[in-house]
Amino acid sequence: RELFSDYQTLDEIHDWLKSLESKYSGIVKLIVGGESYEGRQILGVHVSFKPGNKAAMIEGGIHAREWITPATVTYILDQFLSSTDPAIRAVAESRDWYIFPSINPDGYVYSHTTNRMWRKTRKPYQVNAWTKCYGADSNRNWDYHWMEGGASANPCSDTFAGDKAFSEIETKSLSEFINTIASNLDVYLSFHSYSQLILLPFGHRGHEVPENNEQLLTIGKNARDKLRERYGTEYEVGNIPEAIYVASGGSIDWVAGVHRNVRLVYTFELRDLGRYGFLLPPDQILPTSEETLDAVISMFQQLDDTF
Ligand code: 0X9
Ligand code: ZN
Repeated sequence: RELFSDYQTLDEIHDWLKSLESKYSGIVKLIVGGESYEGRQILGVHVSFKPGNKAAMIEGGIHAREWITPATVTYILDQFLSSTDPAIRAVAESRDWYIFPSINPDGYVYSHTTNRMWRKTRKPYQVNAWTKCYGADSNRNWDYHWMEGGASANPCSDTFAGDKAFSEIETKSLSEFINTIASNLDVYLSFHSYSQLILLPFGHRGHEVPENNEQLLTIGKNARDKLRERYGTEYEVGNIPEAIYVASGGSIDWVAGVHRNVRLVYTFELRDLGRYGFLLPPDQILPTSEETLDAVISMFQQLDDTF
């Protein structure tokens, strides 16, 4: 399978990440950001062109069936390493990158082998004497205003928040990794699909907004305009409850709420608007990735130019 014309399996993504370490030796280092219930690694890379930069983290695949997100995150990583475009080079070399294409590896594998529409992790929960249901929603399980709206206590629900915050080894271990880089962390981007949105924290009930909400809105809207320039794709920008729905325990809410020094925190909901939904055809991988990179580059340029 070709890297950006087909969706990749977890093994293919991991093999590709491993290949970067020798191809870009001295710049790319593999990192294990955490582990999964079934014993897989949450594999990522640390990309560092020079010492002294602030850090930025990018995650994809927290929801298993959102296959366009590992694909787009790998594209962004590939461009940071190989592009000769001066604007991309400037942003790439302005940060220390922590990039994790698939942070729910068990779910991603299950969505390839067994159930294409799988969303959650894969830890079993005993519901009663006869029934088990599998997995928690790893975007409802983070420990910031956990279970304060838009999350379910039923293990059989697709938005099951887990039986406590960080009940899932995936979110627990990755959050511990984030704690180790947090003091230097400047930007955190989380990739989902679908709906074509750029979302700002926070998602829980009570309409808390970040201290720099206006800055996030301005940067988000300018990035949205950049994204549209390439293929005309229309995105909306807003805080989670207004732009989509109340949803607590998401990764960006924990990062923005617990690590207040992180200046830019966004969730992208990539293509499309529902025609194909999660089953986005592979011929849209490249255009989706290109327009998304345009938005990402714009965000960093704005942050560094005007603030
Ligand atoms: O419900 C979600 O987790 C996201 N939408 S999706 O269709 N990809 O499942 C929205 C995430 C909102 N973000 C936070 N609550 N942090
Ligand atoms: Zn999602």
